[in-house]
Amino acid sequence: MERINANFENYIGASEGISEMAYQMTAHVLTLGYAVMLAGLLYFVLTLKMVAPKYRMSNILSVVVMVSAFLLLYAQSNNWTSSFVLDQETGRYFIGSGADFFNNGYRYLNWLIDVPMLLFQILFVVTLTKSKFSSIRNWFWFSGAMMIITGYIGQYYEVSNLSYFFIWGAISTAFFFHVLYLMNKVIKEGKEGIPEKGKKILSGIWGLFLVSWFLYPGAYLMPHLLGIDGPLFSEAGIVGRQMTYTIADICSKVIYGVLLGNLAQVLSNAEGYTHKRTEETEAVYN
Ligand code: RET
Repeated sequence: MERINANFENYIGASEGISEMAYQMTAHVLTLGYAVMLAGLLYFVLTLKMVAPKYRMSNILSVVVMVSAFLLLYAQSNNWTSSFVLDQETGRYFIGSGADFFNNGYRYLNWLIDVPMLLFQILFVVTLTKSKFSSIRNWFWFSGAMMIITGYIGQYYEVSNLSYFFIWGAISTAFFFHVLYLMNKVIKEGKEGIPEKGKKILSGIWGLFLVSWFLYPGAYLMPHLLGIDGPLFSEAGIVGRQMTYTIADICSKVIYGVLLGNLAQVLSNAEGYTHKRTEETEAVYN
């Protein structure tokens, strides 16, 4: 296949094809991705009243994130199953004639909504001691969106033009570092004057944030991670990429939202808000 601006998955699907195991693992992990978002949606709706009203925006933003992720990951999953077609003779999957190519772009558009929401979300739980809310919020918006848009452009060139791929990736990374810098500042300020238990949760959120957000550039680079057109320019890279994205999504959207909810609960309790709690939740939060 000529080197057009298509994701590398299509090149594997147009040449040697994809084995049964790699095809199914990818289909399954994509399905897991959107199933978790629907489960998360229920969780965030059902736990809304467990925190004081002023923290409920955190849950509401998680709900927005879940709905958007569910729909876009569903589309991403359908894109996979409709792009590749089983060849009964060889038992391998090839790009179907007349089918769309597979493209990871659905994810990027999902992030365009979710990244600003996830970044805003923490601002409704922590109290900033030095920085201005509106300034942090605007920079989160700007740098978060620019990080995604530049990466979205770059991902088209992962096979056809590697200079573009790396240049757009580098621009995106500059915005990413700005987001990390801001988040670090927010978490540091957020720790001031809150109960010890709250500080621990915030440290956990920072660790989770660092690990899960770094997985995304890893997945972007996946086909070239072990060398340009190297061993991961293969079906192993295809499965690896979707697994990495799915794990990253579950951590950065769902677990992050759960931890922020726990923090909001600790802060609500410290401020004297009591929600009728069951014995189990008592054990979790005390
Ligand atoms: C891109 C392009 C290559 C360079 C970098 C990237 C970073 C992406 C990140 C995405 C985070 C997404 C989240 C989504 C949750 O819904 C765009 C892959 C640095 C950090 C948290």
